[in-house]
Amino acid sequence: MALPKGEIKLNKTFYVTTPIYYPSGKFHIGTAYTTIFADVLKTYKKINGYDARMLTGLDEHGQKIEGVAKQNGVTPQEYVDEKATEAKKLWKLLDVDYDDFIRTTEERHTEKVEKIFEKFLKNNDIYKGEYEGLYCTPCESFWTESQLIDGKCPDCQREVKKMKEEAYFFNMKKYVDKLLKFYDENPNFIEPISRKNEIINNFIKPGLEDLCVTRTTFDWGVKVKSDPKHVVYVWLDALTNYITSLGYMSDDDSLFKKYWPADVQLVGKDIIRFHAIYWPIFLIALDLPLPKKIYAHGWFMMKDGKMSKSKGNVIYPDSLVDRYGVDAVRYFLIRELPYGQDGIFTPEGFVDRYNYDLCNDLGNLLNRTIGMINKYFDGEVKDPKDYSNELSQGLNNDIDKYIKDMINHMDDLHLNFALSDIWNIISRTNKYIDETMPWVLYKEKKEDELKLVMSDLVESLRKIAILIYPFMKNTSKEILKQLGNDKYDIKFENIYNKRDFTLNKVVSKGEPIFVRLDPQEEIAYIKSKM
Ligand code: ME8
Repeated sequence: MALPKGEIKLNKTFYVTTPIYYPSGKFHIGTAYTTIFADVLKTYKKINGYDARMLTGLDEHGQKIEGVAKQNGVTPQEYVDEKATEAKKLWKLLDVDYDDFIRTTEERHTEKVEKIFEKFLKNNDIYKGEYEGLYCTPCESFWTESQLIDGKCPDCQREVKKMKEEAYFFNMKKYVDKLLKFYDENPNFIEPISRKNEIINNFIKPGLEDLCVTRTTFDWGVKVKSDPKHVVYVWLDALTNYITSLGYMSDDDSLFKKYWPADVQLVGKDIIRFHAIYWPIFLIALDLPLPKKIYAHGWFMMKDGKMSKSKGNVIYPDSLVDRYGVDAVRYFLIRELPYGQDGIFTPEGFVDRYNYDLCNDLGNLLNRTIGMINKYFDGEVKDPKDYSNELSQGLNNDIDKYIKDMINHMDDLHLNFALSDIWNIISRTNKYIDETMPWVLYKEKKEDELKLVMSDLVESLRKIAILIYPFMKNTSKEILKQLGNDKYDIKFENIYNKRDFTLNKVVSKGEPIFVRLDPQEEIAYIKSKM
């Protein structure tokens, strides 16, 4: 069966962003999820020949950060400096290969925020007024009475308080028709589609409010150049990071020209409103192209609801990586969260995935294959010459089909399904061993048939290694190494290559890539880390 080669487009760019995180505490698995998701997409595009770029960073201004720094007895700058070091260390631990890490306190950003603000003022997009509203301090959001749920903040369910102050506003109403037209012309701009309906029905149809873009009650932020008692309110400051990091409005804007508009901007469900309404409107006002897609993922929940420190049910990625390795954590997080929906983290679920998917399915396939090739052919993969075998063709046709499914799921951002597709290949290949019974072929001295089975197994594992690379870089390389391909150039197009018997020489029996966990012990361990 011929495979689609549509993904191989050289010199095409791909730009993916994560939200910039508030460094107000330790990063939990939810934050890690988005960052790993972005890295998977970037890596996938990269091995498909794209010039792919990923941005992440920190949202370092605002009242909340000012408050946390105070609690810690340090200046806000000292506090965020330490957090930035911590975040970079975590992304390294999680094997995240970002290209830029923006911090909103950096001059390359603050200077441009000042300029953007003045431009908006000049164009009458921003006007001075007075804000009286219901304010949620932790979320740094003003809400209208009708948006509250049981009188509380609809995002975090905490108390809101009435506040009044002089403030600048962004005239959102001016652009609402253009935004709706853009939604119409670009039906896949907001995904999942249910989020788009939510945005239109809850925020736009009832009448889009102008957005308050400055504050005077705190100091920790970008000052408005023409009116310095005002500090730019967090969302205008934060959202523009996606373009200031590319050098927008600077002397060298080559990155901006090359990578903007972004291909995918990833956000959690709680901040889709800011990214699907205010962000495009800012861009329209700046006369810039809009991102191609805003994708809102769901949340990792715990059995008893939202992760929260006070409930003692937060799980941090580093404690899992330290014990189970980075690939198992990346695998679990991406596999477990369904497209656009919430997922649940349980220690039992984590251990099950490790033992069944990684150890039994993938680990055993590799071990059995390496073991058999060593036993039957002294570690050498031999050319069977004759490929006309029904079982072999059945296997390879199924693999081709699963690869197609995987490509489609990657394009649709269904990364959890893309992993299931790869695991279908793994299960199918394990089944092929049962079907062909190589030990019988060996006993009956059917050498040609045995050669074919072994070469099919190696080929399947080679493809699996390429396919899992964006998700589990170390495991992918380790599989290739054990197959005797340690200098292998991981490119997606190599999936379609013919068998190369000079590459697939199995040198020796390697260490198992995943070792079975004792469920009781490990569940207790994970619980002790929560
Ligand atoms: O909102 N599961 O930052 P933030 C999955 N600074 N994702 C989760 C999650 C969970 N349990 N909990 C939180 C901000 N998140 C702003 C962004 S962008 C210009 C500014 C996600 O640190 C959440 O949905 O509060 C959001 O996408 C991200 O973590 C950062 O949240």
